[in-house]
Amino acid sequence: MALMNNGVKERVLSGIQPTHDSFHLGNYLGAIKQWVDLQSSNDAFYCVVDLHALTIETKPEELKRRTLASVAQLIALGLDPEKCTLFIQSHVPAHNQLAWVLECLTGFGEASRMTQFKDKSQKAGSDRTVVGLFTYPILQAADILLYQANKVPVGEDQRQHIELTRDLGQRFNSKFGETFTIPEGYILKAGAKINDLQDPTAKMSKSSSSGAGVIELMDSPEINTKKIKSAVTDTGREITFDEKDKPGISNLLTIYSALTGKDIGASQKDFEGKGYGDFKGAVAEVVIDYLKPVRDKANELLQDEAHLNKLLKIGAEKADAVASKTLKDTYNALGLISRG
Ligand code: ATP
Ligand code: LTN
Repeated sequence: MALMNNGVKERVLSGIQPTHDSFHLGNYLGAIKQWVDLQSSNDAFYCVVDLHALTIETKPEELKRRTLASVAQLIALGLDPEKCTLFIQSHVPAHNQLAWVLECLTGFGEASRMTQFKDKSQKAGSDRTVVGLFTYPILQAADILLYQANKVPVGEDQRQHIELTRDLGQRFNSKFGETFTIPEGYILKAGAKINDLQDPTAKMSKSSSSGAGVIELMDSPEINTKKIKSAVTDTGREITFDEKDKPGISNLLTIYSALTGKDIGASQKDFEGKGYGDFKGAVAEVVIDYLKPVRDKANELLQDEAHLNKLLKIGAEKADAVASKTLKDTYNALGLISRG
């Protein structure tokens, strides 16, 4: 149990964007698996950040479908709404309200240094980059600070956003008095970065690759087996973990190890004297066996939207109670007059 000195469970918060119909294996191993592991021993809040997803142009019916699909997959992957608070970001208006306050504390240069913004805006070009993409990390900081989170489980690529959140929280506290808990990133080494099967030096990501190297949780076993069997491998014949010289094999070993729970050493041992073909076949089997019940459960949940909406309403009410209290304290600290 992760208890603080006063015997209270530590607070955990994380979020994920509903930008696709399916999460991929990188999302699961880099982030969601930790969410599941942390939900019992902590007071965990997890949200589907639909407002963040507005930074990417999406059709309304697509956004709706993807938001519900995200919730269904999170539950299918092991989040239990009885153990954690699972909600949709836009159901709790305090996220936008605190974001504005934090925007007024963030330097323009400071926001300009966010590497994810630089990468994404460079790709899109300035005319097609919306201001929301620029302020995206500040809304993320609001998501976290509102819940007084101690720990934020995310993948390695989010480290800089957590640093910004800490800086903003500290800045507010020192200017206006102790208001926010300063969170720590919870970034595990194993699984923190799963790479693309076709380009094992780049992270698995749907927005920046053709998709051939991305394992989607909701895809059929046939498609995923094919993708794993066509994964790029390296020169040589041994199945050994060496990220520099054997990035392809190392990536597959990381996936195998994370899904079987065996460490990398034991995983390597399983394939001593075996060839790349056998190895890829075994990885494919492990992935398919792992994902089958997840896909079935998510599809089953999506058959009953009313039930999902009911769970989300309960989540939103629990989240709103915590968030409104922090927002009230923040407004008071700033000298904003309360409505009375
Ligand atoms: P996209 O696929 O569109 O690039 P994304 O995969 O980065 O998006 P996000 O919603 O930005 O998706 O990320 C959700 C969570 O998954 C984050 O905590 C992120 O760190 C983690 N994550 C994403 N890709 C990977 C990866 N390849 N390896 C490990 N963790 C990842
Ligand atoms: N930016 C994150 C998603 C995200 C998030 C958060 C993560 C939005 N709000 C709060 C942790 C805590 C991403 O791209 N993965």
